[in-house]
Amino acid sequence: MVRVENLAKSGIKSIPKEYVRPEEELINMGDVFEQEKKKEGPEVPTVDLKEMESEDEEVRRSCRERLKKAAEEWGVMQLVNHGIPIELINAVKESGEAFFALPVEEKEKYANEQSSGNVQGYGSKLANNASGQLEWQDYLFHLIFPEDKCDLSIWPKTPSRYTEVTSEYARHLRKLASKILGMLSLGLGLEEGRLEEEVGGMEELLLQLKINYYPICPQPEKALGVEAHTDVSSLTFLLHNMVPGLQLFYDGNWVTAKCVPDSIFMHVGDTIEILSNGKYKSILHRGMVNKEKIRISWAVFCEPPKDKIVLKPLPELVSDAEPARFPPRTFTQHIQHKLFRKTEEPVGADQTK
Ligand SMILES: O=C(O)CCC(=O)C(=O)O
Ligand SMILES: [Fe+2]
Repeated sequence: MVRVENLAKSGIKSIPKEYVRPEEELINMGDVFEQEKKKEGPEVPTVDLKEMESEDEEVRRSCRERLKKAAEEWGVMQLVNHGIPIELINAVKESGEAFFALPVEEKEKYANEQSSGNVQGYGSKLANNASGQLEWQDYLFHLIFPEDKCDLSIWPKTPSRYTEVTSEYARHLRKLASKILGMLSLGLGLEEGRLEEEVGGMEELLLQLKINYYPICPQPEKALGVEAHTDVSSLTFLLHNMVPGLQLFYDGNWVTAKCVPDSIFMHVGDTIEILSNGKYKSILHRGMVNKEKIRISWAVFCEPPKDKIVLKPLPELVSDAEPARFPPRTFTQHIQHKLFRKTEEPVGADQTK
């Protein structure tokens, strides 16, 4: 298995052809550091969650309105004052950085085996379409919540704090997910607990951590760290090491996200888009790479159980005027459907994963 980290360290001046993206994908591929500094143009909305704790119902309501608007217009936002201790977030980042700082041979001890369906562990993308396209990244992937479903034996032993801080972060994120799902439910005129229940509740909603490691790339204008896709999750929470790279496809253009200290990025995924009958958006996004700095991001996908729940627009949101925009599918069927569309259509025609 080729590790992108090894490729990057080999001193090559041009990247292997599998990593060169087709021409039609190479739009707005300028220098990501320059793009991040740009002052003009649309910007990912920021939602301050401090006001959710207010005694004043009116203050809480206006906070919910902002979250609702961001979910409707963008489907992605920067959460600030989210209540997760900054020291914990820093510890999570330091642990992930320490794991990826290990030599590749050490990380290989945690390698996954995608061919036998073992997706948890250290990995790199396998080509999933005829053109054999690859992404400029290696990753570490494993379940982090609920605790009783986690296989701690495959979590990194180095650094020694990895398990403790990652578990603690998972518990905090799970609570935050409930809060957000509650606010989004109210925003649809539903009971507060509705979306939470629809995606599996405390027992069944799975939090999957993917640490994306993007090595320095000699030809960043030709490669992508993550190809354009929408997340299949209900919600995705994302941290990064303050190196820019995330782009959102908004209003027909690729918008480079600004790095906001101590914030958490949050995506509304396909699952919530479907349940809300398209009221909340799952936005197309991709990850850029660069020549100067290693980029790392920590994505936590909050996923409904694979086959237990049939995802479809909630009946209260469907009417003659607003018919269901999505057919009923389980999470597995939804993923299959996306993969199938991708192999059927020419590369670049459909850029969702
Ligand atoms: O690295 C990023 O900023 C984006 C990663 C991403 O979109 C994903 O892992 O689904
Ligand atoms: Fe994503």
